[in-house]
Amino acid sequence: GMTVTGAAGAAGASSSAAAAASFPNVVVPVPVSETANGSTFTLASAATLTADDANVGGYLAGILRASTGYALPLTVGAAAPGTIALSLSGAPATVGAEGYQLTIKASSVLLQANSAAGLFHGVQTLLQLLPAQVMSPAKVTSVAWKATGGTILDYPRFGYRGAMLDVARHFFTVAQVEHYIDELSLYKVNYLHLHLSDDQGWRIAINSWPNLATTGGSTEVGGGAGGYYTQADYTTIVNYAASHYMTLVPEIDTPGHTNAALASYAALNCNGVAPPLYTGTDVGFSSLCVSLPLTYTFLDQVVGELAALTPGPYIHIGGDEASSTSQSDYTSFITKAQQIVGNHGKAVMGWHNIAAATLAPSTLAQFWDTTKSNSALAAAAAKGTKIVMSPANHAYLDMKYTKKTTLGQNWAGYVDVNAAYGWDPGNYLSGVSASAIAGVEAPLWSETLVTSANIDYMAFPRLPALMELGWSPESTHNQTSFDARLGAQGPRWHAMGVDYYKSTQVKWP
Ligand code: TNX
Repeated sequence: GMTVTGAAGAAGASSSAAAAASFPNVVVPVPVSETANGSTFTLASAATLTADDANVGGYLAGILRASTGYALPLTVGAAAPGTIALSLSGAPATVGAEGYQLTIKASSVLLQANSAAGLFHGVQTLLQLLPAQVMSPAKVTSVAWKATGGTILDYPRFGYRGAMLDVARHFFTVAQVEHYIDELSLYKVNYLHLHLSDDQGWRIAINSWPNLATTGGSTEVGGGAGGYYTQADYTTIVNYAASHYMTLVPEIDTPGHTNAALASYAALNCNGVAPPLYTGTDVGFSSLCVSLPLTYTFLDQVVGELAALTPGPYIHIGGDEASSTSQSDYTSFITKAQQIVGNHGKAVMGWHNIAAATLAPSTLAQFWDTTKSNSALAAAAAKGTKIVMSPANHAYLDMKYTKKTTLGQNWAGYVDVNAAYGWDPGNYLSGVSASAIAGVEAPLWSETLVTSANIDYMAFPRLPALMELGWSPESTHNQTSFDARLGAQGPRWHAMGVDYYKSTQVKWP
């Protein structure tokens, strides 16, 4: 961390005064401030847990019990603090809604936050200060469960720290999405964007348009069986995300990327003829029929069902690569789509191309290009549009790391760790001020990804790099320091069974 205070001479340092009192450089995203106190905490078999929030308490207990094998009894809302106490009182106001204060002493750990989300993020930091084997799902007996003592004060730079998973090009089951949520949690992600429809698949059951899922969901890239989420499945994902303090952002990509919908209903096509299902990887060939009234009935009913199932504020309407839609049709469509989403009580999120239309004040634009300037987007930002940054040449987790990477694509270049970390989301787009930036998102497109192991390999180690940019203050930005911190994550992923890319830019321990 940046504010590392040596504890030489610190009064009351309870363990070996000879040990240099500083925090190890291991936490990703790096906290706002870390002040060592010279003590060392050891989690012992008789330790107890107390929590003001049952969900976060249960989460921490689950991870610690599995790896340590200790009983770690959990009391919720206890008067007296346990060895490890998660408290919703006494946190400084400066940590805000998502931050926390973590105080580690020789015989106790006190985590304080103003919300359960803050406690959850603080728990991630605590876990990263314990030995890597703490992440093992099976009991490990050979480890002394020690953590450096001191105080950490921490809160996010940006309110939007997202990850996107493309479940349209290849379908991923509820269990696979939950597994990814588990991994994203470790790096303080707070939005999960699911790309639920594209040319190759429609992945969410819509009661008023049943063929979308049963026909449109019946295949995927490469011709596999595809799949879709029932509305109950979708709710399971929403709730699992919420229990990890992540808000779901569902995307129905329009007006392009719609072949799966057009193949499901002939009546949605301008010529009344349904195209065949598509299992290739081209983009830009499909469009909803912008002049057709039924197109808006369709959109209204799809958005209506999705909005009713989605507690979060955003419905993502896509809007990218609509090269089969004329420019005037495109802006007319986006304008109507914004109205429809607004009618259902939600704000629009869309890929930055939507800035060609006049955007509502609540609309969030997601920048994905490889350029550093975009005049339509800068003009929208000047009028109040907020931007989520996903520049493909830095933030796309589906880009190959190097030319030797077998998975992924390279249309935006190769993205190794230093490229993923080496940019500032607050000062990137020319003519766009930092105050217009809502945050960062790491998209993972799945044309080439089939398994959870494939997801893991592309997301790790780059996802943590993007989330450090989203969470940590700009003043902490330092490639060398980051690469060392990132290296410390390797043994943790190993303990969890995550097959990650061992980038040569990182010093793995
Ligand atoms: C571009 S970037 C797309 C996606 C592809 C991706 C592959 C954007 C908004 N659209 O349709 O899956 O490239 O990297």
